[in-house]
Amino acid sequence: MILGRTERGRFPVEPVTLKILVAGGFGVGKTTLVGAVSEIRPLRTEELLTEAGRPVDDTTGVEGKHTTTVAMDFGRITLREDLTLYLFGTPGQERFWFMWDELSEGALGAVVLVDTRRLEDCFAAVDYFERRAIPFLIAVNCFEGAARHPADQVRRALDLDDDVPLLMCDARDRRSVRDVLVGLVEHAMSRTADRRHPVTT
Ligand SMILES: Nc1nc2c(ncn2[C@@H]2O[C@H](COP(=O)(O)OP(=O)(O)OP(=O)(O)O)[C@@H](O)[C@H]2O)c(=O)[nH]1
Ligand SMILES: [Mg+2]
Repeated sequence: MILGRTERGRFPVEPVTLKILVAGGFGVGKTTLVGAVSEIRPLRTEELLTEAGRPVDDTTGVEGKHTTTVAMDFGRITLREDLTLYLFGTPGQERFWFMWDELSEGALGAVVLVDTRRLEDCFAAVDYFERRAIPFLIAVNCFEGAARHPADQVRRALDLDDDVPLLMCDARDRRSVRDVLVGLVEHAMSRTADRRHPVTT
């Protein structure tokens, strides 16, 4: 296990900071997720959803939502004394997607947050990271009132490769989000290790 306990006092450990993206469709809970785990006051770039945007901004299932991210969210979490994650939440609306290329520069990996009521909204994010070979995992944000679907059903619906992890989470819950982030770091690091030592047959 990569994120297990370290033996203290044996070797000086170089602190590592990693950049992680939090992506997914409109209104899946990206800003909520970054805010739930960040140990600093998260930077947000929220603007009010307006009447004019109603035809394009589909808030079905998140009717209480009045604002949207227009540039990015930023937060920080220390997973271990020598391992800090910088979290960059992406904007969900397609008209702000030009930000994604900028934000994904130098990222170790991405969490693709999914709302099973609007599964198709995450296809573009999955496609984005697959094409760029950026390691990612799927985190299903379990909104109350949404039907619970077994993990393999969601996997099939998303046509995920077998090695892409899929976790259930609550974007409002610090521990749940922390588990997702640990899962992503472990996945991304094992992918990097595989690339360094390819299996030859
Ligand atoms: N019930 C419930 N509500 C949630 C959960 N996560 C987020 N919400 C609510 O859902 C709405 C959308 O959350 P945001 O965090 O703004 O979503 P986002 O993905 O950042 O949205 P954009 O930036 O507009 O794409 C907000 O009203 C949240 O309070 C959840 O796990 N359960
Ligand atoms: Mg947001």
